[in-house]
Amino acid sequence: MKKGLWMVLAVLAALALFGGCYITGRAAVPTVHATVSTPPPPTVVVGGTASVSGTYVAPRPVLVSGVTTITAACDPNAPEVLNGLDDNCNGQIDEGWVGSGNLQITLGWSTPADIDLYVVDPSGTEISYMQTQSPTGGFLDRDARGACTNGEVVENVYWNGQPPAGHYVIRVNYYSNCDAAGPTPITVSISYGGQIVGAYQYTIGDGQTVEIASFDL
Ligand SMILES: [Ca+2]
Ligand SMILES: [Ca+2]
Repeated sequence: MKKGLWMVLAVLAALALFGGCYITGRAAVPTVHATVSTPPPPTVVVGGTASVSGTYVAPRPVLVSGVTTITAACDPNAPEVLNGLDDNCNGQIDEGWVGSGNLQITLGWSTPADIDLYVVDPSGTEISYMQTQSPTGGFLDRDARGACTNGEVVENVYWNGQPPAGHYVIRVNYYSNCDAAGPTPITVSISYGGQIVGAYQYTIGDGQTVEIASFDL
């Protein structure tokens, strides 16, 4: 009887021990955090044909004080180079180098400064190196001079498909002079539906943020 009692006590102790472990184990299961659904990046279209649905209506950007329009003519026989401008007059900016599409906004400059492009789309999403994709299909495919570490001096945002109607804002931030650059002339070019809306220039200072242009589609 005594041996049997010890066995019963041993079984009860084991149940308590392993039961406790089991409960402890359940409690230790990592919490599953909700994940944010991120759309896949669009296929980069370099030099593809862009067209808008419906009637093409060129947007009319509102420029802030100090921003001027570039009037230099392009040349259909010129090679397209990576400079933030449509060199060959085909309505696409830096095609073959960066993504083109129905709406393309391209920033270029020529000093070692780290300068960043921000585009706020009608959904309110601010596309930049910090958030390269918008649910509307907008995508930043080129982040230049991040932490002064690469030699690129072009940033580019584009929509492969139809960009949504509504209000767009283009901002530029002079993030760092990278120990070398001073005030830096920048260009911002806009293409819509395969046609250049305009190219604009501004000289931006270290630490400055400028709302270069805004427009409605
Ligand atoms: Ca071009
Ligand atoms: Ca170019």
